[in-house]
Amino acid sequence: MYRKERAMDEAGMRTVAEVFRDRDDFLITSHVNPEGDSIGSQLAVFYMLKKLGKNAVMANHDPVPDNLKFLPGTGLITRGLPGDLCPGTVIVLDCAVLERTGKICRRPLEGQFIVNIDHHVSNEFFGDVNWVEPGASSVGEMVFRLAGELGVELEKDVAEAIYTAIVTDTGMFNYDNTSRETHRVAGELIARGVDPKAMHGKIFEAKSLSEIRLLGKVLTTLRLEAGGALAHMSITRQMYREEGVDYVSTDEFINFPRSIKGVEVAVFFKEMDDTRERVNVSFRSSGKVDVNVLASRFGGGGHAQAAGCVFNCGLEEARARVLSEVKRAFKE
Ligand SMILES: [Mn+2]
Repeated sequence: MYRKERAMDEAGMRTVAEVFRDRDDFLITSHVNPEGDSIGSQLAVFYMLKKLGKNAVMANHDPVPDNLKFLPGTGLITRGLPGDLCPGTVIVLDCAVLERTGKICRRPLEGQFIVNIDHHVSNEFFGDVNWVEPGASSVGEMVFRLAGELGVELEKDVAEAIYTAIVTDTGMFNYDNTSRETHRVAGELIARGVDPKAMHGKIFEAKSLSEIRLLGKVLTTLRLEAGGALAHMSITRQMYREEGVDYVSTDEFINFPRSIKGVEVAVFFKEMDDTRERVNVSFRSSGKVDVNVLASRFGGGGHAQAAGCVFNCGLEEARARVLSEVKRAFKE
């Protein structure tokens, strides 16, 4: 029995290719707290537009994480919009809703043309052009095909950017979004010079001592509920202060509660270092509970097995609201 091929939106891809050919000035952006898929696909799209002879700039709300700075071109990504810039076309990558870009697209300029390229099932089709493939492992996997459509040859540097996007969004080819197409694209990237072992070292084995110590603190908060089907843990501002760090990536922390035998839903609460109270919540599911539905009840979204939302309240309140909703979902 063959596993079903994943659905692709070839018409959406061709429309995006037309926009790339027809227009001249582009801004490429992605979501707040960028990670491998957002940065990797941003670099790849930038590279393609440059090859087509276009003007393009890259800007995000938050800085490039330290572990991705080895990717060539990340130095060109600005934090916030560069001054007086007003490109006619904005390419938004890996964002289910426009607000995910933070202040970059808080107020889209009059007449600005928005190209929405994404793989979240909760995508709201906010663009003038929308290319959305919920079956894709990553936006990186999608833009690899776009390069083919545009006839742009990918050199090793950009192949590494796309590989980074895929390997991070699939949890090293472990998640349910990993398809035959994902591995086909990864194979094509290896053919272009990508060294998987070297990439793994740079992306996943370049942690700081504070990051590991922070993980230790977070794991002491890990609790099991609902007969062992629900695991949750939290990070507080106090923990960051104790380690003397402003920001380190905690994206992988949720893999620990997720990996406990019997856990159906894992939840990670992150108290954000803001002046006002804000809590970021990440959900992971083993498949029985759709966490995209859960997160959307709190104004968030994502994928069926990985989603998130934000609360503008204290940690205790956010935890109480989320945990009761998860327990209710178990009963449904
Ligand atoms: Mn993604």
